[in-house]
Amino acid sequence: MIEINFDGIIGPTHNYAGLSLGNRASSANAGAVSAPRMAALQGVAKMRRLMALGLEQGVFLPHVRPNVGWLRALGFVGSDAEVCATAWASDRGLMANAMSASAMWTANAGTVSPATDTADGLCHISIANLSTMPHRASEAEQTERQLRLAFADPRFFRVHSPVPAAFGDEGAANFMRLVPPPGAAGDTRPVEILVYGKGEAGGFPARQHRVASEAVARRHGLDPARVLVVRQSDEAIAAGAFHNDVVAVSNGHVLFAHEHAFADPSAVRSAVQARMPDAVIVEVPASRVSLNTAIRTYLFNSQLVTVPAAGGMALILPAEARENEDVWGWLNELVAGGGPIRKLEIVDVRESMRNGGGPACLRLRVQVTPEARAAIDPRFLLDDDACTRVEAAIARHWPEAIAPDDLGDPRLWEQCTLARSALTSALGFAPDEI
Ligand code: SUG
Repeated sequence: MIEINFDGIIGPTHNYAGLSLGNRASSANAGAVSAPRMAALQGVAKMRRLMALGLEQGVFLPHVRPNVGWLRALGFVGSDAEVCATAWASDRGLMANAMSASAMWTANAGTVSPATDTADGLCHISIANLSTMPHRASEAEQTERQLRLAFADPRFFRVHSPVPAAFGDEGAANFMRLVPPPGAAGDTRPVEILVYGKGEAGGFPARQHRVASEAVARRHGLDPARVLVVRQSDEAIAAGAFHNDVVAVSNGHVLFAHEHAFADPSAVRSAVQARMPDAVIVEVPASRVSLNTAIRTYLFNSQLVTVPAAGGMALILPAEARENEDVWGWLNELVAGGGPIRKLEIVDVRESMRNGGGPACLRLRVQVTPEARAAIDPRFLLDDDACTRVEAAIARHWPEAIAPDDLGDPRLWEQCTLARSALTSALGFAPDEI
């Protein structure tokens, strides 16, 4: 199986509107001036780093912004510019929602079950409804359109529409998968860990509902004996872990999590070990890295990947993790300890981080066979040339800065529309195809 990471290209409207209650970075930076061009270039630089490690890289595109269709559904009428102008004049918050670039965080685009894990041997993808936050809920429609185009071949893929919005589903950010190491004895089927939250904690909503996680597992035809449905700790949600991938990540046979990530950590440990005795659980104790520090630095929102050439695993960490002594000290001990995680790679995605999106938020993992890979629409797959074309479109068309009042500026709406079409045509899409 080949793992492809599909990153969201950071859109030209990237801004700090503080839209996500429970996401501490989003709230702390509300009203700040963003740097969309720098943000998007940081994102491409991260993709290039992964490609340099020998990993395959794909992209999803920024959504149409301003989201005029969404504003029309809210009753604003007239030309596109009139719709935006009246929305801005009557409710700035609505316009901020319609300008959000949040589709960049593709870990929330959907949940992916590779063909090895499903009853019918197809790779199943469920589009996330993201129903807890209005700016994110509006992503589902365009995400579905893109994923149906990218994964259109029914011989390999089955894309599902979102589960009913009554049950919040935030996609792969709350989904982990363990695969035994090569040569392991016994039952070698993967184990899927579905993490949900309940109600509210510390005034923050739990965004992934148990019913939604279970629905996705059923629709994908996962084997119930290999599925663990695990509750996120209230403490983690209250501290700002609005998605599980802020406090835990998995890759291969390794589960890397904070001591307080789950409501019942010892039950998770024994359930994993019972199903996969070779699994390695790396738990970071709060005595070494507090929950608050883990969330501030996004230690666990790193990409844990298997490096094809070197064989071992690497953690692709945000620069914020290196800047904290507790985190950096602990990580260096981990690597020196000789376990499966052998390499630490630092990336700078500060602009995304300031909205609560670290390296792992920016990517959706899709594991495929070489035949299925060949069936993916190649316009969504990156090589060096495509990276250069994307960078050129960003450098030329992305705004340098967006301040809160700019969200109401017709020149910005026009620039962002133009910027997006420059990007889509640079990747070979026809106007209005996507
Ligand atoms: O949903 N931030 C996103 C960050 C998503 C991170 N994804 C994962 N953890 N996988 C969110 O809270 C902030 C937008 C704003 O405030 O303008 C935002 O939507």
